[in-house]
Amino acid sequence: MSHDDFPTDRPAVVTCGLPYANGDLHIGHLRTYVGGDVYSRALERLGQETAFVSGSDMHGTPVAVNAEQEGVSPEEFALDWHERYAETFPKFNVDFDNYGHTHDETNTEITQQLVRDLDEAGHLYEKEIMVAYDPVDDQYLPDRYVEGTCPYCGAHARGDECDEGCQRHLEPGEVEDPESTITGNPAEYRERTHKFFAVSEFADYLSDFLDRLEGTSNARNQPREWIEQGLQDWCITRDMDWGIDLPGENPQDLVLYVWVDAPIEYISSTKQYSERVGADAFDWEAAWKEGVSDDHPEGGEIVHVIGRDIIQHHTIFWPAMLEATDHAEPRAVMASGFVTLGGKGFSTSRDRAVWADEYLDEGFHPDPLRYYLATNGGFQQDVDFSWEKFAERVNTELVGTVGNFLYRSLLFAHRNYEDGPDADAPSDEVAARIDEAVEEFAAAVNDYSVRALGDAVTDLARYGNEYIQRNEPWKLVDEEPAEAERVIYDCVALAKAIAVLFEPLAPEKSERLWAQLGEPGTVHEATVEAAREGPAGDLSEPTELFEQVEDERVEDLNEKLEARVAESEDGDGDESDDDGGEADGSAADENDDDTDDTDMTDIEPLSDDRISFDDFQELDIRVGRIEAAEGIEGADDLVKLTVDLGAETRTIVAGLKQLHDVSDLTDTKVIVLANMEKAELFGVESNGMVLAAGEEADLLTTYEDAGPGTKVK
Ligand code: B3M
Ligand code: ZN
Repeated sequence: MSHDDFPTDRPAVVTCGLPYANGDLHIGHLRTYVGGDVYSRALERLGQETAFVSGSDMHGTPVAVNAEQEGVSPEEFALDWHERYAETFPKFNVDFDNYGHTHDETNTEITQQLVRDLDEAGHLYEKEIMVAYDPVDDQYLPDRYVEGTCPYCGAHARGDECDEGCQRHLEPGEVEDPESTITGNPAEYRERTHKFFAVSEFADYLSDFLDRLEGTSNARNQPREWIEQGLQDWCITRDMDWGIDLPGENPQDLVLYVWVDAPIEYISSTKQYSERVGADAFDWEAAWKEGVSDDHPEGGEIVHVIGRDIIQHHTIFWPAMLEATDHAEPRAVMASGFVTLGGKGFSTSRDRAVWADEYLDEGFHPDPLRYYLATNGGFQQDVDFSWEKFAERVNTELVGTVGNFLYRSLLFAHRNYEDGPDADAPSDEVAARIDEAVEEFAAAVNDYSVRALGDAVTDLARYGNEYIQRNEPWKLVDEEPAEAERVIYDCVALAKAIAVLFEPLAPEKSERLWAQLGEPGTVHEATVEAAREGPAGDLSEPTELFEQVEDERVEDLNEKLEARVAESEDGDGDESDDDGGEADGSAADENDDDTDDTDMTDIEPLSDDRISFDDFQELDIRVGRIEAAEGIEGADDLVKLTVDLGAETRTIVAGLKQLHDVSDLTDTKVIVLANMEKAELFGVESNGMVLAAGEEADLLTTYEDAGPGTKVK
């Protein structure tokens, strides 16, 4: 089954992963929230009825451990952070229709009901398991209260996830050599009775679901692998006080695992929105439940925007919960890459991060950061933040291209035509160009590419600059005033289209532009149809929309940041200790939906270090043909390839798993560095290196029919 293109006549719900209410937000977090906000605004501009919701994640050990370390109750601690988040998001124009939290009544009720429904439908069972326990402190140690060794890859891991290694979700009792996070005491395992959700029964459903799932490719490829390896049932209770009580008989006083009630907040938050605006304006039940609406009994269009570290929860556990309880199935999961600094993950504890508040305190407007975060690289690509790159994008694209076109045309228009230039409609050429931009915009939404939304606008502004330059209205104004007025009317029409199409990325700036154009109402209420309608307003004196970031400013910001990064690296330097927005250093997470989207601003300068022809001759580069490709257990990125090199067949390991559909690789011709030194990766010896271009690992191949073994020279 494939989905109808947006806009559809079903209500859409765009959600953002809930931040744990446990610490400051940095721009790594913002990347996901800005992405979600841009996407939901773009859907609305297309005319899709959309609710945009999220909330704070109040429960679980990520909150409880931090609260304990600060000596306050988890409730007080989490509420305090929740309030700060609720204030911070709007400052970045991330405007949720509802921003709730998981500890409120709505979520407690809906969660307990959903768990009862799971139970009644026979999907829950009890099982004795081993739970880590600190005998000195007389405390059970769920999830992040315990640390140890990942049983799958051997990396140091938290009790609930292998955050530094294979990124797997870990079940209670799985982590080896457990120790208490709080006291460092060695832990022992004790037997307890817990509730399990029979996720494994949903393997076939989930495979089919992944075939239908839209969004970024990493959100399909990783879970396919996990299903192939066999799904484990999921323990949904914890030995803790903080959380939502397990409903029904509960002799051990267990609470629900945080990952049960957290995604349910997506539903609860939508319900709160509905209750505020009325079901006529947005009907949460018709969006979330099957069989409620006669028009769309399958429910609404659910789009989850998340960080790439929580794909498993959103593509395995959550859709299984929804399926088991007759809820709508997610249509898309957009999983963003992380933001790094100097190639390394952000580290909250080491202050190696660019903080959300810090950006605003520097006096910057939120919209340039939104633009930068949303358009710098494909959504699932990790982005290395630097002030230089930020400044370069602002100065060339926002100031140089978009701002420049708007200012020169609107200033000219305002000076010469007080009530705005007059014409019946834009010229055919300009009308066709605006149509094209609207189509690009719609295609970007349907491709889940927030970056392409930016291209649609910058390309249109580039065209505008070229159009005004080509037609030179300033030369026409005396001799051919009618022609001059027509040209400038076209330019104002382009400016109006830019206001509409740029609203998702730069909401406040677009609103200002809308006001300058004298258009009625707000651009937030307009749809792309308004972009096609000629301008009608009285122009007011334009001001420049975007500000240049000067070199000295960049130097100053860099100095501050570098000093902090250097300080953070005194020590072992290398760790990221965050939730969301951090990187694990792997580069292999790019969007294969996006492959011809190379980020030109990231192109490295060509090397000045020349090598001799003799040096080149030392490289034994050959044509190969992939005979077989399979994932490597325990490695999320790696594929084991069997490659025919003519004279022999080699095993080569390549980091392609999340970038390419592994099953499509067979029979692909590749270019291989055959005399690369051998390396062992996850227990597999790699004998050669497959060559690929760029962060997207675009595989090199041959133009015609050179066969396996042919030397490249
Ligand atoms: N609270 C944050 C994270 O793991 C977690 C997300 C919940 S989304 C339902 O990134
Ligand atoms: Zn692991």
